[in-house]
Amino acid sequence: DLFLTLLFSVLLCKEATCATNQTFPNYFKFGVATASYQVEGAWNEDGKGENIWDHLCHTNPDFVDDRSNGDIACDSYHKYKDDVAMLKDLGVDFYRFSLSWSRLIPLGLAGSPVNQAGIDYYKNLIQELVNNNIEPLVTIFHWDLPETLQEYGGFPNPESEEHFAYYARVVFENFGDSVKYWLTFNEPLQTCHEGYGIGFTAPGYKSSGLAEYKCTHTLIKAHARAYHVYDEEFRTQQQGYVGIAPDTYWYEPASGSVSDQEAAERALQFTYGWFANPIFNGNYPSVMIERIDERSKLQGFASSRLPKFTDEEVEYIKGTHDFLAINAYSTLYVQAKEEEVDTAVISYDSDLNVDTFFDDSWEESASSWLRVVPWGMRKLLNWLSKTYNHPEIFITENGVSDTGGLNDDRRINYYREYLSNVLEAILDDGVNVTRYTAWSLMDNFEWARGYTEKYGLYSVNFDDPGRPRTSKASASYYSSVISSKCLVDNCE
Ligand code: PSG
Repeated sequence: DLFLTLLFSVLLCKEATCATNQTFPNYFKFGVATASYQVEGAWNEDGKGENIWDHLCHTNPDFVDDRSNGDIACDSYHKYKDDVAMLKDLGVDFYRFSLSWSRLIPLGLAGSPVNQAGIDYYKNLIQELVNNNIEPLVTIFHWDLPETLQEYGGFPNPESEEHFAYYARVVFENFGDSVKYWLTFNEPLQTCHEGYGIGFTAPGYKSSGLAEYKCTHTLIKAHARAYHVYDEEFRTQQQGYVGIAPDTYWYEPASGSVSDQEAAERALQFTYGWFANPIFNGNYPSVMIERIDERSKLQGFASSRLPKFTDEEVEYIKGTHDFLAINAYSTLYVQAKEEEVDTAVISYDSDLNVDTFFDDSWEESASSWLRVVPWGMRKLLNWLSKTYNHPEIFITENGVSDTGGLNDDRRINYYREYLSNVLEAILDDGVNVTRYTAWSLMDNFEWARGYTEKYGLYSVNFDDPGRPRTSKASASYYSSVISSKCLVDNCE
């Protein structure tokens, strides 16, 4: 009996076809992501230079909840073949990982020596991916700035454009034969606003509505420089694609009132538009320019706290994208605040001037900033498509945290619901999404939260020096979605 039932279900599964409205298009690609500091470890091996996360964790361990650091992390520097074996098991089309700037150029400075051992590490990883038919999608900068560059002021210093251009040239030159998809910056909002505005991420500086605008100004120019370097020196030969991955919440107006609707749109422009508008349309969103100009004036500044792009810069930056990328996890309700120009508290947040909140009914995760709101993904994709003139869209991060365990049903549910909304955006709304990237391949160093929040499809035992990895239930769920390109598992 049991045998017959099994036989029957195997046959049925084989025969079963996926409903059209549950099937991802043939061209659609699935991947997973990690980032260098969060997984590599080997923080001081083979000539790697110190970066701002090494420095912060070593000099101020209390910055991280569990006083941990990325000294060893998942030890991917030594275990990259295990990582690729996991990717192979999952069946992903591509792997998004990032390069450690100070592993490749220990001082980070333009013209300073390149570390051959670092080049070799990434060449080996890329070769292992290619051998296994997995496409590399490479983030050039995912937050681990060389410490030396921070001593020179980091991204708020305009000279960092030059250093980044040098770095980008080194990576295109060395890896561009095999790597065809590039992201210059991961979540520049977090780098500039959290790193230099509110101090939640390295280098952990707090400032009053100035440094973060300077940071962004240089970072956007550095992105454009890297894009032009690729265009002028590599594109003809390498035939690849370059973009940037800003992040945002979906901001839902708390009511139908005009002021709440304007507040929600303003929040999108101050987060995603801050980067995407210069790169797609040539300049900062007009709502940012107007508000910050006016408020700076009222606050007594001689010129706006938001730096200006010259006309030449506008032209240089405009169009420096081959696709649009988005990191998205959650949604916030937005309410307009009463307008007041505070001269005591001058900040990005008061320039934006909105109240945001979660609905109590939205399912929580292990991260205080992340609630499960699948419909927000569909709305966000529609907004991006409309606002940036129907570009090709890559979802470069999406995922959810818990506190651990292999039977991660809530993660399965998150992926099922978010993917279902991605599918509706594609099939029902005509949004051109072509890639989806789950964050993350495995549990890793979750920045200021240390190892307390888990995002992985694979669990890593951080108490074991061998850093063994074990697949979670979500890994088999995701791999079945990938192999069937179907959201409903007929054999469940
Ligand atoms: C992303 C979005 C927010 C906060 C933090 C991130 N948000 O909307 O408030 S960090 C982002 C990052 C990656 C992290 C992952 C999970 O790129 O390195 O590990 O998401 O936090």
